[in-house]
Amino acid sequence: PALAELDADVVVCRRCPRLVAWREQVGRERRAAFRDQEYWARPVPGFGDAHARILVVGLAPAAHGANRTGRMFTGDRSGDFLFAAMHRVGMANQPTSVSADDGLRLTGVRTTAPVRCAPPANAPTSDERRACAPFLARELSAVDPRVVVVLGAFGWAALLDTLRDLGWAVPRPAPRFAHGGEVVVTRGEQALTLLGCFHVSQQNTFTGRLTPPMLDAVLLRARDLAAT
Ligand code: DU
Ligand code: SF4
Repeated sequence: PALAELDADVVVCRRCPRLVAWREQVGRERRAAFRDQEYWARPVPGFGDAHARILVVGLAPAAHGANRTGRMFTGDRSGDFLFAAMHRVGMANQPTSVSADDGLRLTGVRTTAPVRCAPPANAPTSDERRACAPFLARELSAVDPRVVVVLGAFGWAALLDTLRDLGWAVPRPAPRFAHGGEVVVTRGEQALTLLGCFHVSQQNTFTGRLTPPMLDAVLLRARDLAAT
């Protein structure tokens, strides 16, 4: 129920004028290859297991990916790379992710983003990040994961701020993002491990900065940590 309410609030949000304009403009203009498709062109909810022990936090929907399909990480190269890895390690029932009704199911893991609307140049402003943070806070509270895999420095900064807002003891100065970096934060008796991982964008995957074995290793580490 908490997640259903969250998703219902997310998909109608119009808080950020620049992003509302951009997501809708992209949905009108479309990419040639997708000319005949109706774009989602709205904020994108989290996707996957509602009781996931592992939450994967990215950056924001891609203009012609999740902003087109309406499902997080679905319909672009980032998602192809991520869901293929999830399938290799047994977290996804299929290696491909093409549309919201393709039958993909995640087990023990959920994907989300700190900014829910596609931003120009994949670059949300800090005001937009702050505006969207309450949704990430609600998702963290509803899912209550043991481990968060954070894809890239933007998500890392957004997550740390949001965890502070939720009363988690985040060290100051804030721990820096690093691929393979691990940070444990606590809130009373609770502990949550943050795992840094380079983002699955083409900038990293085409250049070999992030390889399939590197991502598999992070996911397997997350699963080990989540099991304890
Ligand atoms: O209606 P539902 O079975 O709760 O699934 C909603 C949505 O989330 C659907 O696209 C499947 C996906 N999902 C999943 O990936 N893993 C789960 O454990 C449960 C649902
Ligand atoms: Fe709303 Fe977040 Fe989209 Fe801004 S980015 S309009 S806060 S859903």
